[in-house]
Amino acid sequence: MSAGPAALVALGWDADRDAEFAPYADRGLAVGRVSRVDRSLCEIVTADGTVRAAHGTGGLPCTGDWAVLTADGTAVEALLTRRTAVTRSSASARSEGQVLAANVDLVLVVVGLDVEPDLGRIERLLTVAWDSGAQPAVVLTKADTVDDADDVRADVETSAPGADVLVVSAVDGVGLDVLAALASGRTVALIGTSGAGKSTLAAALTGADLETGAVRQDGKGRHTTTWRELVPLPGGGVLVDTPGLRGVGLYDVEDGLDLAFADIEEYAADCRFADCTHVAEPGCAVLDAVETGALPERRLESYRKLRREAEWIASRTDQRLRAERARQWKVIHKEMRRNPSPKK
Ligand SMILES: Nc1nc2c(ncn2[C@@H]2O[C@H](COP(=O)(O)OP(=O)(O)OP(=O)(O)O)[C@@H](O)[C@H]2O)c(=O)[nH]1
Ligand SMILES: [Mg+2]
Ligand SMILES: [Zn+2]
Repeated sequence: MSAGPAALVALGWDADRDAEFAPYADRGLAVGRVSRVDRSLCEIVTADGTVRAAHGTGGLPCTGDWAVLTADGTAVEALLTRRTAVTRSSASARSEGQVLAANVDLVLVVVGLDVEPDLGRIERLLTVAWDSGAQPAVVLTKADTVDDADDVRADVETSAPGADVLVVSAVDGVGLDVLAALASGRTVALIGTSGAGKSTLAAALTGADLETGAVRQDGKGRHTTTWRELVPLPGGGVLVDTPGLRGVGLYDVEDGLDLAFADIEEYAADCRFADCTHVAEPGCAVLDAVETGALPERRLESYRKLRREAEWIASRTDQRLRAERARQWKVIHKEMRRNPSPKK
């Protein structure tokens, strides 16, 4: 007798999932959480253990998805609704989003204090984090390598309105209790550049021995985490480690920008013109805030840069959709020429 999906509560299963799954349960199908995705197979943690299954036809599974298995258990029959998704524009020329982690509750933007923090990069990652629909937080790690961690934190806080900024160290354990409490019972994704300390933090939080830069000896550089993995947290919840993101392209992040730059949006509400671009308009409350020092000019520039990039990607996506539509119409017209009065 199967344990049933109720056994998956520690992995994030809840009443709404149960309701959505009911029709599949009636058909005797099993469900589980995708813990890892390879080119053609994915690993799914079910109540009866971990299985490997083909991707199936119900959309490409991603780490964190809830996947319903086919009756024979060899493929994914369907994915339950993705509540949140950490997405970036894919590396390929096709303007599509690549989902890094699905159904995440908390996105931790991990930043190593051993290098000078790049506020623009943190703002970019926070934009992606906010856009996922999950709650973001910034984790400044490797606190053991500096003695001005709290000054850095104060700096970063002005770049992270609405998000907690924590200072931790995996080496001496500083701040790990606070972070563990924040993460407990939730699905937590770690994002950040390579070498930031994500896998080390994941290991410290889960007790699992994940691959980190320190153990890698084959000289292939610092890009150590090559797949995303779902690891249970001791007190319930799961953690998703992601590979270092060299460049995080923004994908359809309008909402993320509004949230990551909520302070600017707030000033903008007082601009004289509703369509103010905050460049040179009279009565611009955003420029006034820069003038008085309330808003760092760097931050306004970062906002403009990310917005331009987001708009460019959106236009590229539209172009692709338009081209796709034009191609479809060509096919339809060809059909019509070949068969001028299609039979009903
Ligand atoms: N001093 C110190 N070093 C740390 C800490 N956390 C991580 N490191 C070191 O930083 C390096 C990179 O850590 P990783 O955890 O592999 O970084 P990552 O973000 O997972 O990197 P990718 O998997 O390449 O994206 C390793 O040499 C770690 O030992 C810390 O809290 N303090
Ligand atoms: Mg790693
Ligand atoms: Zn303005």
